[in-house]
Amino acid sequence: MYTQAMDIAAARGEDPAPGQVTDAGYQAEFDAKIDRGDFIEPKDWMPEAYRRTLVRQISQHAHSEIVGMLPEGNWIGRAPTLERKAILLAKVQDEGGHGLYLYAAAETLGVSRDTLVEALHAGRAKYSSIFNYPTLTWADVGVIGWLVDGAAIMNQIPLCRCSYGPYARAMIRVCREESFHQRQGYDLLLAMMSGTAAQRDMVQDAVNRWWWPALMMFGPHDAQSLNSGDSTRWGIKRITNDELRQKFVDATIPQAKLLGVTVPDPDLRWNEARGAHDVGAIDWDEFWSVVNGNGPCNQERLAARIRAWEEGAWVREAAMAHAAKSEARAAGGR
Ligand code: BYC
Repeated sequence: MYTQAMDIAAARGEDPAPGQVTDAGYQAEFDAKIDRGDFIEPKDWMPEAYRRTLVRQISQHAHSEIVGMLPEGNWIGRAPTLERKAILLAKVQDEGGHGLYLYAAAETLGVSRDTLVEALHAGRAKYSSIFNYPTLTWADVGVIGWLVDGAAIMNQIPLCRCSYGPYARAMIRVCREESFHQRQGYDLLLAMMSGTAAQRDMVQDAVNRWWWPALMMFGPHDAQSLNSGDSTRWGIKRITNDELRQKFVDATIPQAKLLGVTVPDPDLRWNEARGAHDVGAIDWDEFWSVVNGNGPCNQERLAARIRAWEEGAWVREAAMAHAAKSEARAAGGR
């Protein structure tokens, strides 16, 4: 099997330590690696539930990157200057690259990219709720960079230390690029806020629409987070959904003040005793409705992905034909 225990003594043909040839022995070795903070690598034995959880999370993450190209891609042709167009083009391309690293990381767990993409297109796979909201104005591009990429960085930095090596390594590069994305968003908003009253209103309107969906990106409250227990035990999740959401709010509110915008939460207050902001109640009905396919743009997003996949069929066929030809030439010594 793909995830066979090649680094375990029995698999190397050495005398196994007592008990190591059983699943319990493999499990003990796996647990010890997790406890030591070592990485689990593709060739290592791993419990099936650990593998399934990683495939679930990494593939959802990959789909989010690819679907996440669509809301901003919508503005590439309408960027107000050549410089902004070049920056946005680079950012959207980066998201495509992140999707590719992540599909590649998922493939190390023995599942093909085609299988994962098929699940997305059939509506069986999840992707981040945030990408099911529309981008109505140019200010939305800035707010996505500032809030959506900002939330993504907050979530992804701890994933650089996650226990599965290929996922952790992919995250290091992704996080570097995301921090450029966040800065471009904030820079764009600073420019708009020093413009006309209409531009400032546009920024405030975009913040009003994206604030709550950005907080929902971190997932349900810890008490409702079904996967957190296992993921924390296995070192996939290092910080809980609520802790990350709190860190995001505390980091973002001073940035909002500097920018000159408010967030649409009448209950937001600095809590001196906790040394953190209190926030109002999140509308979880809206969250689950979007996650379950009924957000404002779910159908449009899936339709766009399916169309792109179908229209790209000839490129995949040409690449496969070229690879087969190169292989045949190499085998023939030419
Ligand atoms: N949207 O038990 P929980 C980006 C699901 S893209 C949809 O807490 P877990 C960017 C969850 O999957 C960044 N579904 O789950 C790209 C679970 O359902 P299943 C995307 C959500 O996994 C372009 C159920 O709710 N980032 O940066 O422990 C442009 C219960 O949740 C959401 C990632 O994917 C949601 N928001 O924790 C700009 C990060 N939240 O799977 C930017 C990697 C929860 O049991 N993922 N659900 O059917 C994670 O860190 C974790 O999977 C989550 C959820 C924190 C999201």
